[in-house]
Amino acid sequence: MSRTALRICPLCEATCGLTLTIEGTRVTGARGDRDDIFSQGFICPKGASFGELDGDPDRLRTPLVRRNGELGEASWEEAFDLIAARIRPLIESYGPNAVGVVLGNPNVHTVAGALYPPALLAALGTRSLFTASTLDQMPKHVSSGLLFGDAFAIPVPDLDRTDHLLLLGANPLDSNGSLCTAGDFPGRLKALRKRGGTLTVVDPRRTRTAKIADRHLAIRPGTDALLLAALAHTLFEEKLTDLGALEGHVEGVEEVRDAVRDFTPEAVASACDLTADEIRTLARDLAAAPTAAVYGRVGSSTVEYGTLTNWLVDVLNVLTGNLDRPGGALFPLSATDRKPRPAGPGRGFALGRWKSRVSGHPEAKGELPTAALAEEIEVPGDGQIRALITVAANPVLSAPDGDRLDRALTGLDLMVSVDPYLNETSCHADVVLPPPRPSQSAHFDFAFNTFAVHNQVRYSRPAVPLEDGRMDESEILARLVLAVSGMHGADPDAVDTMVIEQTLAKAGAPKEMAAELTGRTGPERRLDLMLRLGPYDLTLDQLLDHPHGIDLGPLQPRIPQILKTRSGRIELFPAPIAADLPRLHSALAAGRPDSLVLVGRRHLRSNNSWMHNVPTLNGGSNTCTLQVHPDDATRLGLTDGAPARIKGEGGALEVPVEVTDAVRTGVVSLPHGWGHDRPGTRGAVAAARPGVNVNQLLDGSLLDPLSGTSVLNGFPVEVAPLS
Ligand SMILES: Nc1nc2c(c(=O)[nH]1)N[C@H]1C(S)=C(S)[C@@H](COP(=O)(O)OP(=O)(O)OC[C@H]3O[C@@H](n4cnc5c(=O)[nH]c(N)nc54)[C@H](O)[C@@H]3O)O[C@H]1N2
Ligand SMILES: Nc1nc2c(c(=O)[nH]1)N[C@H]1C(S)=C(S)[C@@H](COP(=O)(O)OP(=O)(O)OC[C@H]3O[C@@H](n4cnc5c(=O)[nH]c(N)nc54)[C@H](O)[C@@H]3O)O[C@H]1N2
Ligand code: SF4
Ligand SMILES: [Mo]
Repeated sequence: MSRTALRICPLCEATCGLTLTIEGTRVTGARGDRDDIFSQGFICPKGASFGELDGDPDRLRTPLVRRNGELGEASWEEAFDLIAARIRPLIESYGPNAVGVVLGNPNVHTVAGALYPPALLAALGTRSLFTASTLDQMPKHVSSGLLFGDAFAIPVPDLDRTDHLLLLGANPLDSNGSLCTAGDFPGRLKALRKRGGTLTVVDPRRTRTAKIADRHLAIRPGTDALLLAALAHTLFEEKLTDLGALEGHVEGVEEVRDAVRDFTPEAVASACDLTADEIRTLARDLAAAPTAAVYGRVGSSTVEYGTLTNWLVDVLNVLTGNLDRPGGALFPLSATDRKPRPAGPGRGFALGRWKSRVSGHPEAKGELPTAALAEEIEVPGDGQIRALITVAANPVLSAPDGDRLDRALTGLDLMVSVDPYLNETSCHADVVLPPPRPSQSAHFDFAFNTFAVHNQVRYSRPAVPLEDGRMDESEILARLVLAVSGMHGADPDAVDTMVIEQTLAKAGAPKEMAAELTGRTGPERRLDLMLRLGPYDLTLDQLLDHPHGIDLGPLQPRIPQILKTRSGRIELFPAPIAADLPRLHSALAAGRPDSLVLVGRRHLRSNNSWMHNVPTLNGGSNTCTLQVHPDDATRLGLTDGAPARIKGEGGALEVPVEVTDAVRTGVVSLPHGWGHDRPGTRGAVAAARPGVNVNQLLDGSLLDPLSGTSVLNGFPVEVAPLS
């Protein structure tokens, strides 16, 4: 007998509602939930493969513990006993910073990843925090922190109402969107064009998104900041700026005008490899559109001028009066956000409050660059990392120079990984704690609801009960908090109770409210509390009564209330940005570089490093090939299908060539997340088609200095045929 259950898809940021078919405890099918108030039935191949991914036989079923150098199955008790016994003495001897924490991407897709890492970090008191953000969107956080006083105040394009979308370095037809949560992003872009709107895509590759656009500008990688500065310049020069309702809420406009004075379309054209006319037209169209939104993602972030680019994206939204207006770029208000406080000056955003020990990288949002993790483990001295806890992370593949990190990890005194797979990183752990299958976990989008193009809220309970011997990830992380705090063996509910008490006190709410909370588990009670304290006064019971979700309406203007800068206004020309602009001036002076540069790409059936073990997702067009333009192939003597040697600052790789005019000249493209041929991992399907690790081309020294984000796009490489 089969049954169905609703489950929000945790596999990408689109958060589609799925209907799972379940036989016994096995998920045998997944389709889009047509009644989902947000995704309305949309599904992609990854969501459709939910059952295969959920049932992957290579998923770990029990904790693993290293004994005499070998990982073997263990009980939860043995695993946590070992952690508790070994971590406290390390903290006591070497101090809290000797314990490093790495939080990977899937933490933003799980309830446990949202609710427990703050308690874990507080219990450890460590500053050695590294996350996927410094391989991804940290420039956006820094830019938002500086502009709006809040690193999490991230405006999202109003996809459903905008007349004009300028999209840079994003390929939502394959990624399904990022920092812009939208079920059926492709459908929403098509609807934009159908209602007469304009889509412009800036990307060195002719992506699937570029193919449905009105206009595609194949920019030279790494030069978006120059393009955007020239757009701002043109708006000023042609008197096209109009702050609209933002007037009175912005300071620094004149300073920005001065700052972009040299960035004329003519001056940037050659570096960007666009014409001055194209740039001027773009600026005029942006200003002329009744509403417009500028939106940039990974290709505008993991680049040399990442923070400047992300800053300029919102400068343009401000200068055209599109920030915070319907059809422009707005700030979502999620059901678990805090109730809006009255408008007024805030505490502002501080950057570089401390520095990394070895290279002196400034912290951003409390984090150090993940590219600096290996050196922080390897280089002896006070504060050297001796123990590492990784949760849902695979930095050996996702960060620069995995070979070095791989070696560094073997030198740790203790390593703990919370991961369902024995991947290229977790295979080094002394203890691996595997969360259960996604079908056995509850789901709530604490993170993505705050980036959604429409305010809404949905919750899924586990679709399949836990078997004996399995532990919910929330309990795993709560027990980890207890183990590192010297409270090993205490009831994990104590962690939730403590957080609930602290939250009530902070909100000035009566203590008695704790007794009113419903929910079967600690995390459910915490969700209930956040909903009750939130802006829509909801409860968990209401969510349970609406299994397809509750529509909370279109995005609304939130300025000035959302601003937390010291001035209480948008600070359009913050000092750290001013201090970084000379770098961009030198790029202007350097002109047109002649080296070949590499960019990444994502495939609809991949997700970073961890879905290559599912047969339906690996293979076909999802391959790890080096895409090269035909002209470059001829010039370099490369042949389609033949192997090439590619070399960067950090190393060299051998990879098959794919000749295609989907990449522009001067640019080659290799996807990330591959390189599954390291010993000690467990993933038979992935290992059979391992691909190569693009990040081995990098040595980790190339960073966006303000955010500590690795330059993963637009870095120089050399390519030659392999004889
Ligand atoms: N060259 C290059 N490098 C890149 C990028 C790029 O574009 N180019 N992209 C970067 C970006 S944007 C990101 S976000 C990072 C991602 O980098 P990471 O976060 O380091 O890596 P992921 O591949 O997302 O895998 C994280 C791990 O989480 C595990 N996992 C999956 N589900 C769960 C779960 O429910 N619980 C737990 N505990 N673990 C789980 C998986 O098994 C996997 O081992 O990679 C970055 N690296
Ligand atoms: N199918 C799939 N979906 C995913 C993921 C996945 O791995 N696979 N990963 C998820 C994660 S962690 C994230 S962060 C999001 C990312 O979501 P997106 O940012 O939409 O994804 P990407 O495909 O990396 O798009 C980046 C684009 O930038 C282009 N680019 C590279 N360099 C430059 C440049 O200098 N300038 C410009 N203008 N463009 C440039 C690349 O060619 C690429 O098309 O996707 C998420 N969704
Ligand atoms: S688009 Fe993302 S959320 Fe939707 S089904 Fe695909 S992987 Fe899941
Ligand atoms: Mo990401």
